[in-house]
Amino acid sequence: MSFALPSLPFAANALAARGMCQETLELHHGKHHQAYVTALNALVEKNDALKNKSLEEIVKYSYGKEELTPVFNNAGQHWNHSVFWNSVSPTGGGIPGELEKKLVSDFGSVDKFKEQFKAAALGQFGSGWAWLVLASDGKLKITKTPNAATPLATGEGKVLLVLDVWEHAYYVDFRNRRPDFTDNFLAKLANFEYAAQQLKAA
Ligand code: MN3
Repeated sequence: MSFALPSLPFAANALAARGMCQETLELHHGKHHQAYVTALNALVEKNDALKNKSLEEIVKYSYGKEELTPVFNNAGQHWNHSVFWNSVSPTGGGIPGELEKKLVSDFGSVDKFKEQFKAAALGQFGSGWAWLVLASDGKLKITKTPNAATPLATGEGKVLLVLDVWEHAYYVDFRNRRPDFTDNFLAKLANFEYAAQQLKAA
């Protein structure tokens, strides 16, 4: 099957007042994410074993297979970015009541959740992702992955929310300041409504 770049769920300038400008989104979505989709389609075209698989199936199938590293990198990045566009919102930052209760129950407080999430985002050396997942024991958990790696493949839990901490995600808006980018995400951009929906559906 051939994969397509998903549309952004908001206008390219919709996050500008909240710390993610139109130039960032045009580059990040239109160039970076598009490049992963284009590369993935070219790789699938050359490999019969991949042709009838869904994106999720390709991510899981290629994970840890050395000869499929380019497939995993591009499929993982396509999947991760598709979640990321849902993880930011023009009305982000507010935490719905049910999710807040669960955060308090599993992390101690919303502030402790934010501290741990920030530590994961800053602790990821080099490129990667910080995640809020629902682990198999029923508790919320924070994790981080390098490069294209993803909880979808590692089995660390069902993904509720993600922050892209590759430099291309923040360099236009925050230059080298990943801590400020992460604080801004948690305060103004994070789509906790989406995370709550994913939690409900789990
Ligand atoms: Mn990215």
